[in-house]
Amino acid sequence: MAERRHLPKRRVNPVLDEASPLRDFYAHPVGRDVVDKLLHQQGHSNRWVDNRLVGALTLRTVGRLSRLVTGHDLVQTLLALVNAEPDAPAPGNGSPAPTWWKQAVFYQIFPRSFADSNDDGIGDLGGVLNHLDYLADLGVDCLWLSPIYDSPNEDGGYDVRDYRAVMAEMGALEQVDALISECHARGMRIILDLVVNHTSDQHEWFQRALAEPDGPYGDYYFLFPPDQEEPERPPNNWRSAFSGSAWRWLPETQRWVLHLFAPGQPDLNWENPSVRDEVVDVCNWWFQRGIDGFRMDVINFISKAPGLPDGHDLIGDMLEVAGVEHYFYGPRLHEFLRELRERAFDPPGVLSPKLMVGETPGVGVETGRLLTGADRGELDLIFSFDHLESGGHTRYDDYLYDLELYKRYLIDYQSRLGGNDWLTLFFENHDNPRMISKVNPHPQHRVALGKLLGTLLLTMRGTPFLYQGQELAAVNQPFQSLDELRDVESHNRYRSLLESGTPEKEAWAQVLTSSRDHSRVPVRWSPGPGGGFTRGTPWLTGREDPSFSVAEQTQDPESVLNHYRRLLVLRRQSPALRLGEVEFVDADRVGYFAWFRTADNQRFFVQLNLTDKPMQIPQIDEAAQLMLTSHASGPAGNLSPYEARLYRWPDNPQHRGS
Ligand code: ISL
Ligand code: CA
Repeated sequence: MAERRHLPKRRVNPVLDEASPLRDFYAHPVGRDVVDKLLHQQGHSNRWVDNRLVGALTLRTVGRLSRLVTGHDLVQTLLALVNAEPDAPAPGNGSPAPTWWKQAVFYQIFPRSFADSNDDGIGDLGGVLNHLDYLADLGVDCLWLSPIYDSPNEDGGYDVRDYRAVMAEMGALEQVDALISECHARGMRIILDLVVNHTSDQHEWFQRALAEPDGPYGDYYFLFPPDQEEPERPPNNWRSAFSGSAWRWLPETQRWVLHLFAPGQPDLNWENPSVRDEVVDVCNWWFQRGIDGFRMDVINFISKAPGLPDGHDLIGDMLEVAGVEHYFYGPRLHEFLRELRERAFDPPGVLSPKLMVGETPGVGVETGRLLTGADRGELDLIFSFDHLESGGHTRYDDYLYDLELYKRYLIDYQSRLGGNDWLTLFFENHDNPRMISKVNPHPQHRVALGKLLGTLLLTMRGTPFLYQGQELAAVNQPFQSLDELRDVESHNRYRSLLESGTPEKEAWAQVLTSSRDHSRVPVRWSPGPGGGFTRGTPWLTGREDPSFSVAEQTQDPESVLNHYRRLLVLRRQSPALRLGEVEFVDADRVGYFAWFRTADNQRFFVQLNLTDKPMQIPQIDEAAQLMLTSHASGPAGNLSPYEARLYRWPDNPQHRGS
């Protein structure tokens, strides 16, 4: 185990000011991530920052330039952000410790859409229990369940009314207990979703705050009295991720309340120690029931800059959420995470710590390392999202995603990790459209792409997170109108686009391309109407999708599902695929992605054609055996469109360390 450092007293990073050169800003872990993010968002490469002349520009000059463009000086905002982080990631010696979660494959279940056991049209815990053998046979190691807590369901359960109760539609607490023990009996683990940046406005704490805003619960949230002069104006300019102001007026108490997400999701005030005590209690309550950890919803948003200052307009415009620089990496984030880890997930004297996987929108590689380094005592893993959209695009643009981007992202990411670091691998979750559709929606490529994406995730270095249906090559839905959608984000966005004068057609195009409901339609277990998900009326209807159900794909040896099964078996059997080094080859060749995985005497080679054209490839060493390919037969020298191949060398002690 790496020795845990305590909150750094020393300052590793120099304090930057307006006289500092851009080069120093970029050498700072936070500066590096911010610059990379802003450039990516604009569709620019970060290469020019390395240019000597550009790097020598002082921040004052950069500030003047930014004022020409925006009328505001961005530099003071950015300096405040970087100077709040005194520490830098420590590389760590040797290989990362082989913890279980580095070797596991995770499978995310969105229970509402997984399987319905009582035919009310809503997926439930009984449905998950009924399909545990499917998951164990598939070969995944740990389940992550999206929220199952009691909730009014304004945001798919991410608005929790009671952390210690199960949503009536999901079933009963005893079923969660059964699920935990049935997972463990099958050699699987299970983590739940911890949603503690905010609660539902129906949570008892919020109800008490409403009843007595000046009482103890008033300080659980961000409740602000109106401005004397301008009572109509919210306390700051922050925007909600789901459109509109992040402030809601509460007429009953004459206060504003902060909600970074839906109006019914007021943010918890983590500055209040009682809030942190409550979270510790909730976690421990679930740990006593036997869960193995939590995926932690927007956990990097829990510390807000004191005084909640206005967000910078330019950042707001670029990232579509004004204010985000004041809470995506807030001043007490590290402290809060360390406290939570010590008091709940990894208390002194407990042998097997519980897993902490942070969902951290906006966090990049270096800030991610500062949140997950084995020596830091904070999170174990994060989901960073910078790879989910091509440069210059957001989820709301209708465009084709370039897999070359993910390749470059991974090569860069892996090259920056040391013995203290590890990364997650994923393309899909309940918040994003299906990856196959983003890359190439042509049905002709669906199966090949499904296998290619699976091969990439399951043979790359890192911890893969599969999302339900991905193993079936699920694709986006041809939704026809807003009535078919259930997602609060889609509905709010549509309304707000129309209000701001966007033509209906364009508003619908944005919603259709981005809707989270593409990934929330029910899993197809068998052919026909209802798809084996329910015999009732599903809460969200997906189209019939012949030959892409579990039953059909189980029968077909060449199916995407069976390709995933084979990959999962291989990965489980092969230390090189789980923990081995990764070495990329021909990285500059556009559209071609290839790498070695090596550990001890084992060596694998993966080759991917990221394009829809056949591709000539170098000859492979004769000793290498083709273990797996996505295409039944292709010309020996060529990779077919989107073909993935996996080779293995006979075990040889000489592979060690190469
Ligand atoms: O913030 C976003 C877009 O502006 C998204 O990236 C997304 O809302 C973010 O990743 C947070 O998602 C998580 O928290 C939300 C919930 O709706 C999502 O389902 C959850 O994954 C609020 O709890
Ligand atoms: Ca049900």
